[in-house]
Amino acid sequence: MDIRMKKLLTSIALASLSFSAVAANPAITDKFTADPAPIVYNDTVYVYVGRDEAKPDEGYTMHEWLVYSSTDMVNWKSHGSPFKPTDFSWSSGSAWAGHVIEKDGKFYWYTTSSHKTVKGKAIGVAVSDSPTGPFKDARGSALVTNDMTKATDISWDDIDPAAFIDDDGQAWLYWGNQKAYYAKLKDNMIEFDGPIHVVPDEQVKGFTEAPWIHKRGDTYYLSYATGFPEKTAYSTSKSITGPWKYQGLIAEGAQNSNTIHQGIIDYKGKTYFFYHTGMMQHPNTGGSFRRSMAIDYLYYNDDGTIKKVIQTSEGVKAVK
Ligand code: FUB
Repeated sequence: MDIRMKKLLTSIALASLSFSAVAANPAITDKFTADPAPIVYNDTVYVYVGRDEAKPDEGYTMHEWLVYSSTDMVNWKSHGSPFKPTDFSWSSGSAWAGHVIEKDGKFYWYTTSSHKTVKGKAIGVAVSDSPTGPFKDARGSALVTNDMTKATDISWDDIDPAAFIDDDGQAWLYWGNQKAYYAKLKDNMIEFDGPIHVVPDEQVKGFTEAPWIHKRGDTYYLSYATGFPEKTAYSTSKSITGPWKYQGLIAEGAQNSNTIHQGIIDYKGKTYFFYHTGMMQHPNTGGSFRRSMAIDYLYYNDDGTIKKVIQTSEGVKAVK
């Protein structure tokens, strides 16, 4: 083989090796990807995002949700858009934040969008037999509409659902903007089993939106976006229903984005903090309405409190 050809093949091999071994933030660059909600299923990470489509200086323009998967936290495979708000007959659009959770082999996708007849944002549920869809409306109506929650007068307090299944099998849904709401889900995952509760303000100090529940040992963590521009804060509890103790900040604001919207998972022995920034430069300039998913490590102190996440442009390393 010609020496120049050998050199070329070696450099291509090296380039593809380094591409697959090390990530960079933003972690997904084929489209703008906001509000990442990761889950682990069958040793694979699936992440559900809303696609930002705004032109520079336009407000939120989001017509579809997207799914990506990875088995090494670095290389993300696109599964396209298996569901969009207008697949709900009652929705007028706006693919705001959602969260998928698996129960008994079915995948329930709690989503935020706008309601056609009840003014304001609403939460719907789509269901599938596969984490990558196809999904269909599980109810034929919204699970939460703005007239069901009265703790604030705003029409966008019913956003950002985050589902959690406790060790006893009981499922719960948290959501909110300005007020953090939660309710118990029935076994069918598509109806509430009891009233909607409000987390007292002092237990989620400075709550803006984007609640996320995870559990480590016997401690429940309720992380959320605080202030505006947003940072990420968290509270802890010994029960999924609280009372919650405010613990401070996990993350400072995201670069070049007013929102940060975190999701936290454990995968192959490490804890990961998913969030979005406005840092994608190609093919277009990022910003608050043109956001991109980023991933960094999250570490705990010995007493179970969370260390401040260091937001990096390098991202995380590939895992096997
Ligand atoms: O993406 C639209 C909204 O922006 C989300 O619902 C909020 O969490 C914020 O990220």
